[in-house]
Amino acid sequence: MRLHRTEQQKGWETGIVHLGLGAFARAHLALYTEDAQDHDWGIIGVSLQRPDQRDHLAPQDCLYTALERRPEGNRPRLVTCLTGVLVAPEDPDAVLAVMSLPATRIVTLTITEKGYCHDPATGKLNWSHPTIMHDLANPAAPKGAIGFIVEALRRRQAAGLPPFTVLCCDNLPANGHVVAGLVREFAERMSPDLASWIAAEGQFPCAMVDRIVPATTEADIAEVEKLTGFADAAPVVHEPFRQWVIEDRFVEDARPHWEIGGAQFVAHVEPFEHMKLRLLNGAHSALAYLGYLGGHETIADTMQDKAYAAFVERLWQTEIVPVVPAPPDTDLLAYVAALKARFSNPAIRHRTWQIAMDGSQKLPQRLLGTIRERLAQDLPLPCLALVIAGWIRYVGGIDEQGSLIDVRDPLADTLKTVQDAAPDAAAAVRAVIGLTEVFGQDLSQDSRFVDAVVAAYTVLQEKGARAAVVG
Ligand code: CS2
Repeated sequence: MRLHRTEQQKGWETGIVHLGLGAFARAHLALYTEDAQDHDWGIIGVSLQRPDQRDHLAPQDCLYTALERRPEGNRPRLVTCLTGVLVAPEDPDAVLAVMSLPATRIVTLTITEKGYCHDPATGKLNWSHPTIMHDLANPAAPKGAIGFIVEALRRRQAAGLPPFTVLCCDNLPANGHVVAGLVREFAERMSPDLASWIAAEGQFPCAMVDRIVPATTEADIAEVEKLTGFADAAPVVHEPFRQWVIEDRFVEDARPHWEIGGAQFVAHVEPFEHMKLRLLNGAHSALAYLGYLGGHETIADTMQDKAYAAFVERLWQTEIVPVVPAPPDTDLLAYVAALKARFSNPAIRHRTWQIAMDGSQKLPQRLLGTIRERLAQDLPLPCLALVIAGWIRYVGGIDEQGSLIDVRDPLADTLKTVQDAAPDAAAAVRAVIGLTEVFGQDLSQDSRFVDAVVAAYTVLQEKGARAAVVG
């Protein structure tokens, strides 16, 4: 049986436009919004690239199942707050039109790190990015999130409406400030008056988001049908844990009561964000590269392997925790213990390959910040160096059995070419670390760091990842 809205489920009005409708937003933002149960705050989702979410969701009235997976069993929940799905490339004007409606008060974003078209080492807009170049030349038919936001804000200013709040839900450090900066840079090129209006009236709160949401599989779809009796073409699966820490700065204070679902509103998100990006995402990436190389398909499988579980424990306890300040009322050791349980949840099959994607965009905020802290204090970093070596080996494109790795990264070609051109392994490592758009001038020239990664890479090459993590 197909999902269909009942009269009662039809009551949602659109208050939020979400750019980058993927599984994460549908298992996080949407569930907090569902819990708030304020029907003025329905969400219209926008896919910036592919039509598949719309194709799956539209025939089922944009209803879908969120399946919570716990070790002891699964729990389905029907999500009703999605009011529609637009596919931006098919009709960019329809997206701009809904972003310009008076009722639209918040634009949320999960477009992944690379969607910001910025330079991850500096946080500045990449003016030579094809999407940015396109959107500057065609402001009324943009392709990228920054182009959509700036043009919609221009229309709102022209119509005498207040701006919407822009709420970034991606794993970037100081994400609100980064997006505000990118929007300002782009708007200044379009019109200085618009840029000043946005600076004066706009709000870009920072937020830390957390929930593990692996890509939905055919097996998940079959299981949801078995559990609910409905043929849902687009369920999402997620772990029980969720967290959302948001700076309470919204235009005219217009926002849903997400605190009903447990969101925390705070004055400063930074300590929460550092903790999460460095302890959760840093360890996730570590397990993804080294686990993949060691032949593990998922994070839970990797954690089952005692050598890896011990490695990640060492990484947390000896290298990351000592240089991460604890947020207010937070016990970092308890946080790490919870991470261990979350990563080990056998019901969540989160592929190492999925997390390994886009490393060039993820490493700076997940691992390089910690590395900088340790170098500043002249502290050793053997585990972190091994993780960076693991990433370099991974993006080299050949696994330990000599098979090709399907490397997905906006810099994939560069990462392979510079390695292939190097005369030996040490030179290959140096060439990759020389990419300042990832490592910054400082790290690419720090011999303590470079030497540690070269040494770790050699061990990795000689012994393989599984033996290397044993130390
Ligand atoms: C993961 C994140 O895919 C990845 O890179 O590390 O999506 C992670 O699962 C979430 O940030 C958890 O909140």
